[in-house]
Amino acid sequence: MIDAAAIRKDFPILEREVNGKPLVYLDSAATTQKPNQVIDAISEYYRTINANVHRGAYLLADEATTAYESARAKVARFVNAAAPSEVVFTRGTTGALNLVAYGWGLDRLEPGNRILLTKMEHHSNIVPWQLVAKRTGAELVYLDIDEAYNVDLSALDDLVDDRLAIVSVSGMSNVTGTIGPVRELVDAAHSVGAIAVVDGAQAVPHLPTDVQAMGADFVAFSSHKMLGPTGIGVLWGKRERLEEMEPLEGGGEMITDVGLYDSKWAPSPHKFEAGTPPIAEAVGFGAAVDYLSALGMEDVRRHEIEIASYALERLGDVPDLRIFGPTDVAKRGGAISFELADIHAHDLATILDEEQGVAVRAGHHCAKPLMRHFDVPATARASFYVYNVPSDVDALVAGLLKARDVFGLT
Ligand code: C6P
Repeated sequence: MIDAAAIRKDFPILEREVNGKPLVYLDSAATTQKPNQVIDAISEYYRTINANVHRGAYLLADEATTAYESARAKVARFVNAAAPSEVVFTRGTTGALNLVAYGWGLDRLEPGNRILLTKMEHHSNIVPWQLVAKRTGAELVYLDIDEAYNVDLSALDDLVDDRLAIVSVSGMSNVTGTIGPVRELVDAAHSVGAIAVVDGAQAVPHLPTDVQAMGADFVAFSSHKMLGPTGIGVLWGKRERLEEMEPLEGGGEMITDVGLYDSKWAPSPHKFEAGTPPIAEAVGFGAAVDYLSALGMEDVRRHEIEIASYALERLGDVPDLRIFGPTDVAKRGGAISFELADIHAHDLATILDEEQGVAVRAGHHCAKPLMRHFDVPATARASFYVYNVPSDVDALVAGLLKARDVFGLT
């Protein structure tokens, strides 16, 4: 089992105080904190190696290239990719999903084709498809969310026919914590020759991931939600899919030859990585993956189940609290969205911060269609990771009870 109390020592920021209280960081779904191992790897890279990759004929440049490519190999192993070349470094999940939408979708979608999404998707897994649908004449269709906050698959059979070209689903909702029905949707897509895309922004950091077993064509995720730095993420793609896809950006590093009127692309993943890539960020990402691998993703998941169970139980003691998400921890991750009576989510977050030093997110969480489905403008959201301990939950609950006092709720 993970010893979260011991792990906390690796995260210098957790020693901070905010508003005169020890920081209680409950916003890991937005971005996780970074351990010394990641911070040191980045600083060591800048102190001892810093050079551009894939270009120089000198030692530092070789070392930089090795550091960058070995980070790719670590990430590939972490998600059990068939080869490092299936890992394309992007700016993050958003960049990765846009790359599939434009790089794969724009050339292939036709009027009448359908893109199937769910109503629990993050804007990053909606808006790129809207943009590409507008340009190609394709149509968006959605699976609903049921009473238990799971994706409702009852309409699936009616939506799966030869019009279906792309299915794209979140592996785990950043709002409700719901684990998406990835297997069912991948199989449904493939049954009619459509491709399956998984938004793994929340799933990959929180669940053991085997992209080959998952069976999807593409999986997108971000380093900064799994202990790594911002500015880098991944589009994992099956080799055949990446080979048939056109690059979106042209520039240095992504070609084997350039003539005046035409060029030849480098093989994947380099054809998708035009220009100087985020090298130090890749090194930090590699260190984050090492850290998580040493903890073991099965144990990361076990810890999440434990802390989410405790949180759901303790939040049950707060009168007038409505939780938007599955109660069964086997079906969810550690993001818990809630509202407290009619207190606005932003007011709630401010009180939690000022009174208890508790950092939670408040707002629509970049999931406006889901907010509309719940008929609320916003929710507050607490989310957990490997460094959270039960006393963090206790501070949250104390802050919520305090908010009830402040608003005169009896
Ligand atoms: N969700 C949250 O607070 P980027 O920003 O590209 O790293 O990830 C986008 C993204 C895509 N899909 C899901 C399911 C996500 O949760 C996110 C990021 C953050 O919930 C910021 S809005």
